[in-house]
Amino acid sequence: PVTAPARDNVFYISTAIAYPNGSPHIGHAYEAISADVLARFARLDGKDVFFLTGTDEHGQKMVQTAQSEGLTPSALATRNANRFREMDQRLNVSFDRFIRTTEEQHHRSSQEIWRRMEANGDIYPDTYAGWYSVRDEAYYAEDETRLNDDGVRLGPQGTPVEWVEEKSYFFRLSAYQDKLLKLYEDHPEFIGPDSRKNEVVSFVRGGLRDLSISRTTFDWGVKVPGDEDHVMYVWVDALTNYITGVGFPDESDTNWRYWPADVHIIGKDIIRFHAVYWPAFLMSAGIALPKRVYAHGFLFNRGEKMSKSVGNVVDPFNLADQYGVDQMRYFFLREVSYGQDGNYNHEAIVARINADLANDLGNLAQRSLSMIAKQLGGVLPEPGAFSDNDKAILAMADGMIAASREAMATQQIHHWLNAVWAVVAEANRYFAGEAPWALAKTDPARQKTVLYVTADVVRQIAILAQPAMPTASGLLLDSLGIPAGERDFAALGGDKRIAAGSTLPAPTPAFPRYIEPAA
Ligand code: ME8
Repeated sequence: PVTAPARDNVFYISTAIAYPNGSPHIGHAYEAISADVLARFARLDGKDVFFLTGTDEHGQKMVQTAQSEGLTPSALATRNANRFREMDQRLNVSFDRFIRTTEEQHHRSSQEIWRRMEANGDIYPDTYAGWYSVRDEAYYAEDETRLNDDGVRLGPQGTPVEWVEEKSYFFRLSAYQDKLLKLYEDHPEFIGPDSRKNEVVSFVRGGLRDLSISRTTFDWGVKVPGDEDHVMYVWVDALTNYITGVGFPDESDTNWRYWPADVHIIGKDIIRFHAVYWPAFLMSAGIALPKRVYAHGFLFNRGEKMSKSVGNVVDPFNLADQYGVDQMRYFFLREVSYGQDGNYNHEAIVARINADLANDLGNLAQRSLSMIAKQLGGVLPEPGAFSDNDKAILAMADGMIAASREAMATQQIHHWLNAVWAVVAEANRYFAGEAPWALAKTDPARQKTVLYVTADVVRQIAILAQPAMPTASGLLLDSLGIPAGERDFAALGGDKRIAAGSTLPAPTPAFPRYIEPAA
């Protein structure tokens, strides 16, 4: 037998690292949940997974917010970084490392990548004079800005820009235009979804100007090696977190085997940093490039952008308390086509919980399992010969894993859940059509076969639903008596079926209905 090289089995996924200038909001929660589902899926599929998340603690935005709150940037960062980590824990986000860019290792890592870019001749001193958005931590060309009705100059994302003039080091980004265009052409999978790729390609085709990569008007950041008057532009150190997270600059760190990342999960507003600046920095430093950058869309509350002034900023902790963690995770993943913008509101969340989860999956599981408990003494029955209907529903369940893998290989999370819930719907039709409750008297052997088939279909659904709903799927697998070692994707596809003859525990409902609290 041929043993694949170890590298083939590793999977490295990251989220963006959030600015801890405030508490996490639902957009942060969404990104964490969606990356988590991809990480959990890969783990259950037998991969050696590394999942990185964390906080981006330097930059002018942190300095300004800290000033306005009467805190040091460091105190502000620590308070909110803790809040982000707590959110991940509350939402069952299974990160392997939570990185903070103020860590000592990260300063060394950023200085090392800087030295390598400098050694490659790509860094030179000059003076920057141009527009800067503190909210975006981004430099913009004049033609990317506009004046609003109040005479305020705004950047392309609608945030105010200010004029900055200071001594600065520059990165020779202009030298990378052709190399980047070649990258996008040779690796069409480098940027997803396609709409974002087109946006990046046309930006790069339009010409790249050298990038200012240091600041001298404040000192909250990573010191530039050999010139302590400068701190690095926050995006230089922020992007570097992805290599620090797996051991850089210590390339003998055992986690360094995870590099290059399989996918960086980010929001659509920061695609330019990840698909233009980051690969250029890495090429310059002679470090392998990530395989893919995938930009998800933005979430809107009843179609409106979240903002403190509108007062519609939703706290992810409150959503989890109100609807349940698994329910909230399922809702966002199923409701929003991954890669596109999405909307959420109370009615839509309740509709998903009650229709997809409580009615469709929960009732199917509960009805079949309680029939086994009440009519068959809680013993999973031995099936007879399978009818055509049995074979058809089993074949559909067995086919889920291939469809799921295909969807998840390109982050089509909603397609994966659609494939699973198509089987849930078909299993309900099968169950209703076979009417096993009526078979107890007329054809007990046939009742056993139908309940066995249903149990195996529900088992496969529950195994595949684990990345989205780890806790509820686990409860369902408990009710089916599935041992811990038989819950990964190797148990799918029909080579293995549920063991007949085992005594099942009393079934616990895993998917309760949402009931409106009394007014
Ligand atoms: O951009 N819906 O940090 P950040 C969905 N520190 N996603 C949203 C969102 C929304 N309404 N609002 C924000 C930064 N996001 C940098 C990243 S990475 C080296 C540095 C996403 O706290 C946003 O797109 O502003 C980004 O991916 C993440 O939340 C963190 O945003």
